[in-house]
Amino acid sequence: MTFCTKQALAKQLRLYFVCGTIDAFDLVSTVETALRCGVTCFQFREKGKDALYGDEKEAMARTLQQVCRQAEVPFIINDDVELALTIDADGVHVGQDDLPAEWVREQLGPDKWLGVSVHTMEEVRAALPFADYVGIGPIHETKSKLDAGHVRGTELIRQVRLQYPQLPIVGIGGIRPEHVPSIIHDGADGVAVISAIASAPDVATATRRFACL
Ligand code: TZP
Ligand code: MG
Repeated sequence: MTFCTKQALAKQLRLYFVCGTIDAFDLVSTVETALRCGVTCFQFREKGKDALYGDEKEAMARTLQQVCRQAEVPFIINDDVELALTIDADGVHVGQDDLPAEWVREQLGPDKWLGVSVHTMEEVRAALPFADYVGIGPIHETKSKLDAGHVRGTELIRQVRLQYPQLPIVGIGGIRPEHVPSIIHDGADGVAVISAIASAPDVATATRRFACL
């Protein structure tokens, strides 16, 4: 992915699908379907006790990257900078308990995307020199991340949007299609979703519900 403006990046965050092998019955076909039905960005977030590691994780990442390339959708890797550099992913997403954003930016160079999860204005300010976008949540209750912390609604999204009009923001946590209009209204550029797409009985229909909003 070549360098793009903040505005173009913000647009690309509109429907950000986040998924790992634990979240979906068949990860590759789930991602293929979600991309076909309107996902605009994808993050490979491989977590949990049965998570893939080493060569298996890399092979899965390469397969998903290929699927994303065909759909012309950015392919982001959660936490794993080494893997992102090895396979030339489009970017990395880190949380507050992961690698420091400054260090990750140094490793990635200026052209890859760096997303940082933030929970306070202070964390936003700290991320700002290094991050291309911030993830804010959990907006609603979630079962997909046990340590997600307390439900925050959109208060921080509103504050960040007021203070940083240009900063790309994605909301995350328990988001269903009916929540999207108010999250966007409150200042997010898009929504990041795991279970509402990955656990849906019909991934295509679930994705289209988000994509048509
Ligand atoms: N970060 C904050 S909440 C969350 C992450 C990764 C999980 C989102 O998953 P879901 O299933 O869309 O609530
Ligand atoms: Mg993390």
